[in-house]
Amino acid sequence: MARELGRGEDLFRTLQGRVASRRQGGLIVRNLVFVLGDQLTRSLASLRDIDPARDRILMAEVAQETRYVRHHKQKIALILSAMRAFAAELRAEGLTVDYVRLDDPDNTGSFPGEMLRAARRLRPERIVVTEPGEWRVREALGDGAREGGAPLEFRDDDRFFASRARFARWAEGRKSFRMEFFYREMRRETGLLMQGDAPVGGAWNYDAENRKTPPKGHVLPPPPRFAPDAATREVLDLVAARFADHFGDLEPFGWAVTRADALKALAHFLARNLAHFGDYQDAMLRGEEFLHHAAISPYLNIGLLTPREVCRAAEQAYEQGRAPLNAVEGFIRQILGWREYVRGLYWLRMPGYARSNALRANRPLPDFYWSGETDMLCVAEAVGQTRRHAYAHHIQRLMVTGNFALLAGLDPAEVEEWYLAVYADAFEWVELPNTHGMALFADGGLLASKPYAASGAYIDRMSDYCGRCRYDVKAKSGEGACPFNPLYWNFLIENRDRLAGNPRMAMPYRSLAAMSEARRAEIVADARAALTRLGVRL
Ligand code: DLZ
Ligand code: SF4
Repeated sequence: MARELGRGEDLFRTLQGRVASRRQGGLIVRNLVFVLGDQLTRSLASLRDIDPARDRILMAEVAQETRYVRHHKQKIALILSAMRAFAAELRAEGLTVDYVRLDDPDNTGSFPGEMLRAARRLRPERIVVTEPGEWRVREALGDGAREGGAPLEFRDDDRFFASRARFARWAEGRKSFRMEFFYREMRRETGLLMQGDAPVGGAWNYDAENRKTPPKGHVLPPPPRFAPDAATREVLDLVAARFADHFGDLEPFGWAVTRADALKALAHFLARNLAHFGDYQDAMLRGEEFLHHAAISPYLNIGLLTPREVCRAAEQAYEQGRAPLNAVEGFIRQILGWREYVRGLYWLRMPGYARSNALRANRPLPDFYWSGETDMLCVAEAVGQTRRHAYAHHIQRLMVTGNFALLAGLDPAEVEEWYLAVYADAFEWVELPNTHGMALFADGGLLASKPYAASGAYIDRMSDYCGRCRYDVKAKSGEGACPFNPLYWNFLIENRDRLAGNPRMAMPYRSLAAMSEARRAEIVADARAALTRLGVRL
């Protein structure tokens, strides 16, 4: 609690509030429950004990949240439309929701501003908030509450399997964190894919089976799309008018904005895609944005689906023989393992986490991250579909745009801002560890045991891009060589002092050492020429 009831000042305000609300003939408001735009879950901790007679719900569309980065237009539309639909569902249940629209003339434009304005209006005994996902928001609400209004009670966000305290207990005394060990504890604790004390099938992880490329003629089901209804159309008009300068195409807009439709998207994935998800989860095909991915991360991250129901549904598909173990285990690991792990790490290390820059990368983000205009086909595909759908799958994010940023030595803060803006599922708690730690190794190895650096050969193996690219993925040097090739070796050269001691980097550093001095000089020259040609300022 930011402030305790019972202190003279608060008590006075509370009594004053009671008198005021009695005078207005209204009932005394017990809890003002502030529900944020990524908390659209009926079973949310702060909504669980709600009393329609005594409690009020506050939801607010605020300029600051829509503008703290230049979010993709579809991301803003998804969140605002889902917020409005959720408020309507709560009202249909008989609950009272004070809903502040973005164009409300009295809107103060910020979370603390709206919280205080509502507290002054309603004089609640207390404000209740499920802890925000982002550190920035947690701080702002705490500060806002100290300014007055009413005492503020934060509740644990138990939509996550591991509370922040649970993760901190696991992390205690460890110098570096590895997802795999945390994930095993989560499997044991939840019983997901467990047979007594042992993992179903005998192994914890089946990733080795999950790196295949689809054979020619492999049929992909069309992704589920949800036609905007009148309420979503209204939001689309608002976004078109107000956020024209933001990244990405607003239409066609096909995201689910209600829990009912998000459940349909989940059912579609379970029926049509899960069985193949494992085999082809790392593959990249031209023009195929979704492959067998569920693309439900935006729904999980704003609360339309819960991690528990999604994992249980996948487990059931395995138990009923509808999907193989490698697919189901891989899918559950993303949610029960990785998603929980990055969230735990984020809260353990914020606010300092964002400030490290272990590889001292400082080159500005080139324009093609925003425009998609580049002759590197892999990057053009990843950015192009990101503009069209506010979505790209994990390997495109990590091994194409992320890998380029790592190899080119781009400034982590600029890269992080890009990821936070362009993806519909991006909230800082998940984006920052994935970008800062996983893609850029900017935390020096806290999250990943080695940098995910790769030359063009990796992208060629996992995709059908290189055959159509203007660059030659096999060429090691010269203007026509795939830029990832000189950039990969140049990355090793630029970071030798920082990385050569890492046992997992021993092999590439041995290869580098076996090269002649002249060859290494050629690599550096080729890399610099490639960066200049691609618009990266050195
Ligand atoms: C991302 C976002 C956007 C674009 N707009 C709003 C909004 O207008 N109102 C709101 O409640 N939430 C919004 N959000 C989500 C918040 O940024 C999110 O709740 C915090 O990042 C979580 O800490
Ligand atoms: Fe990307 Fe290089 Fe392949 Fe072109 S050749 S698609 S730049 S990896």
